[in-house]
This record gives sequence, C-alpha cells and structure tokens, in this order.
Amino acid sequence: MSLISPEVSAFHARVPAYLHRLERTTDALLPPAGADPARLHQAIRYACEGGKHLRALMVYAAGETLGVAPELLDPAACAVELIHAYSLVHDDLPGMDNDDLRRGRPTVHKAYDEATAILVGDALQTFAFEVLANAGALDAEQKVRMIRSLAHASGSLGMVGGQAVDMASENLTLSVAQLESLHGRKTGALILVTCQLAGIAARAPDAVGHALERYGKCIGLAFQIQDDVLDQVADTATLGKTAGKDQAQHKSTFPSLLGLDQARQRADALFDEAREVARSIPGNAAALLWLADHIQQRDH
Ligand code: GRG
Repeated sequence: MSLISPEVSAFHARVPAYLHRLERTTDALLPPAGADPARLHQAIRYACEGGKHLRALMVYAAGETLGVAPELLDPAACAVELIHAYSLVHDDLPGMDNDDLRRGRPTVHKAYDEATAILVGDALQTFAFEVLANAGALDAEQKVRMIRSLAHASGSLGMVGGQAVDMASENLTLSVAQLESLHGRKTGALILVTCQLAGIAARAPDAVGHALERYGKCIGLAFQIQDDVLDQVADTATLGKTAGKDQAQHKSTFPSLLGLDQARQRADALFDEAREVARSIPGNAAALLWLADHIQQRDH
C-alpha cells in the first residue's frame, strides 16, 4: 500500500520523467560500451546500472521547490550519481569493505577484476566533473560553484575523509556524536551537496540556501541511521542475532549504540524535522516532502 500523501503526489507522478532525464544525461555523457578500451567502458556502464537514484531525485526535488527548470538540474543530478557510483565501486573493493554483491549482482571487481574496478571509480569521478563543466544551460559562475561544492563534498573533508575515519574506527566503540560526525562526512556530505547544487542552479538567496542545507543534513543523517537499522534487521533475519558483518567487525552503528527502537525514533524525528524545514522554504515544498516520505518508507 502506498503511503504517499495527496499533498506530495504531484512530484511522485513526475519521478519517472526525472529518472528518464537522468538516464538520458548519463547515457549521453558516458562513452559507448564498445569505445576503446571496451572492457573498461562496459564496466563503467555496469557500475552505473541499478540503484534507487535518491541523490539525483534530491537535486530535482530541491530544484523543483525553488522553481528551477529541469534542464538546469540534469548535470548536477548526473554528477552526484556518478560520484556515488564511484564511491560504491571503491568501497566494495577487497582493500575496503570487500563485498561480492552490490545492487543484487556481482560487484564490479567480481564481475571484472580489481584493477578494472579501481579504474572504473577513477573514471566515474572525472566524468562527474566533466558533466558539470560541459553544462550548456548553466553560466560559468554556476559551473565553478557546482564543481567546487561537489569536489569539497566528495573529497578528504567530505566523503573520502569519512571513509578514512570509518576504516580507522573499526573495532572501536564510538560515541553517538562521533558516529554522527563520521557519517555526516561519509554519507551525509554527498546528500547535503544535492541541495547545495540545486540552490546554485536556482541562484537561491543565502537564507533559502541555509534552509536547504538543514533539510539536506537531516535527510543525510536520517538516511544513514535508517541504513544501519535496515542492515541490522536483515542480519537478524538471515544470519541470527550475532553473525552480522558489522558485529563480526565490532563496527559501531546507530542500533548498536542506541538500540533498534531508539535508532528508529531518532531517524523518524530527523525526517519530521526535514519536513518542517521544507515547509519553511518559500516555494512549492511538495517535492521535498515527497522525498522525505519516500526515503523514510524505503525498505532497502
Ligand atoms: C570509497 C571513496 C570511498 C567512499 C565510500 C558512501 C561510501 C563511501 C560508501 C558506501 C558504503 C555504504 C554501503 C554506506 C551506507 C550508506 C550508503 C551510501 C548506501 C548506498 O546508498 P543507496 O542505498 O545506494 O542510495 P543505491 O544502490 O540505491 O544507489
């Protein structure tokens, strides 16, 4: 049963069209699978398939709230998904999380090989900045601001730094504040930047930009808490209460620090806060409200 409220159903109806725009933008940017070197280009396209595209939808939702035409949002939506895809390919490598499956099928290093997976991530990262630099609908200042924001969010003070802290924290018990800080960088920075990119496309005034950032921070943290909760529930269902991967590595998670119920409550409170912030943004908040509902209701 859909729990989408009538208030936000208008954006819901436009989601397939936004996803189609993302697919078209990405397809036009990436070299064809047969381009030399064909194996690398096949693997690049493989890495981009599947996925829920939540980050791209955040760009479109924040942009729609601010009244931005979708063609000004396409490059940013594509760029964040490319950075996200690269981060997953590298995160799955044996030197990092060593995962065999991603999006329900073999990870890139399993379907191809480790060296190819490293190169796929490298190439996806550079394509993300190329699509912004090429964006014909944006002016030069908007492009530079977008490139700067995305570089900052994905670099060593953002996602890459968060990954480094995560790896260094293995087998340590973190405080809730430390875990929030780690995930604010590892997962949150890329979610937050989706709102910043939409704000740049809209030339939003500072006050609106700050409200959008608050929305993005709430969604980013809620998403990560929910991710931990979903993992814990899946581990408990499939492996028994103690055999999950995170527990085997003694990794701090929100459910391990707060308990499952409190972790769920914290995520719900953050989704509520995000909706409250969305309603305070001048414009049509329906898209941002839809997104908060949609992410809150996800089961994977
Ligand atoms: C290796 C540079 C580098 C960074 C890795 C984001 C990240 C940093 C690693 C991802 C590891 C992970 C599974 C984190 C949990 C939260 C998360 C990002 C889940 C995957 O995001 P979804 O659910 O993925 O949006 P889809 O497949 O839908 O795109």
